Amino acid sequence: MSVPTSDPLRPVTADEVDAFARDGVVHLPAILPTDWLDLLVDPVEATIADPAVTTDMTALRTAVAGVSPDSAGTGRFLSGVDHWLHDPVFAAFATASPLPAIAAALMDADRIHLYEDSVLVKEPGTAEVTALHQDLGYFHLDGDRICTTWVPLDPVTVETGAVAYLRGSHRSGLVHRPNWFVSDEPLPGTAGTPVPAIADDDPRLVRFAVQPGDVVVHHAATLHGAGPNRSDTARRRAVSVRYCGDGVRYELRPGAPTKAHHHEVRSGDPVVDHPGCPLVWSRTLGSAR
Ligand SMILES: O=C(O)CCC(=O)C(=O)O
Repeated sequence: MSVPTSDPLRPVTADEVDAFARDGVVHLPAILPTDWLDLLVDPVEATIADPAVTTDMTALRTAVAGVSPDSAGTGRFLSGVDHWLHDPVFAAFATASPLPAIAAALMDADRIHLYEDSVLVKEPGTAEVTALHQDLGYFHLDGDRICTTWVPLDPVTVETGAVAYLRGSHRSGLVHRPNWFVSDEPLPGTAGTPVPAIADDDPRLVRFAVQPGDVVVHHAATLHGAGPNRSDTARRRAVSVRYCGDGVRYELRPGAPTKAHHHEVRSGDPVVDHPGCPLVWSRTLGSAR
């Protein structure tokens, strides 16, 4: 595999750093070389075709929310996690693309570790919304330098399922209880403050029309969700990669999804280089892979 550059197409600007700190989310237009997206196309397709690594979120909604299958659209919401552990292209993207450097610039981090990646595909005609949630409640982490980079493989608009972010919600100091992602129903056995009800037209919600090559980055404490894909023809394929930086410690959260290495750590332990949460960028070395 020939791996594209680890350098972003352009630097993250001071205004973008300020917007991330103020709003808990920032849209970075035309920053990722699209060679990376070309590389991801086939692995994303293989991933969503494989029920061993992808969850049919449309079916999950029917199961957990007691929603009639008749209310499902013609499309499917397909999502998986931790693809980098099994697939060399996802591993290269998460560890050696420009994303770690972008995360470091926004969080003013000296070190960046990979927490996880995720495929998030809403096919045309997908009825499911992504329920409002906060990533932090799912992550066994505590600290300020934790973020999600959301990378579209298609142009995305409100019509096709743009993500909506509640500006400034990362400054609440709250850890919200995780839900089933396609239903407001909390995950069993989890703790945290209930996710507030936010109307779709709340003026604090911000949505971005994005193009391939753009990246949207949100703070792990920012509340966000996404609409259905109402288009009959346009797909909404995205890959999220989640990172944490210096100062972040493990915080084992009951009921939240665990990874193998979480059994080797205790709450309060600092995040250090580990095959399950590798160091992928440092201020002194740049890309660590
Ligand atoms: O793509 C979506 O529908 C939701 C994305 C999301 O919640 C995330 O990447 O943290």
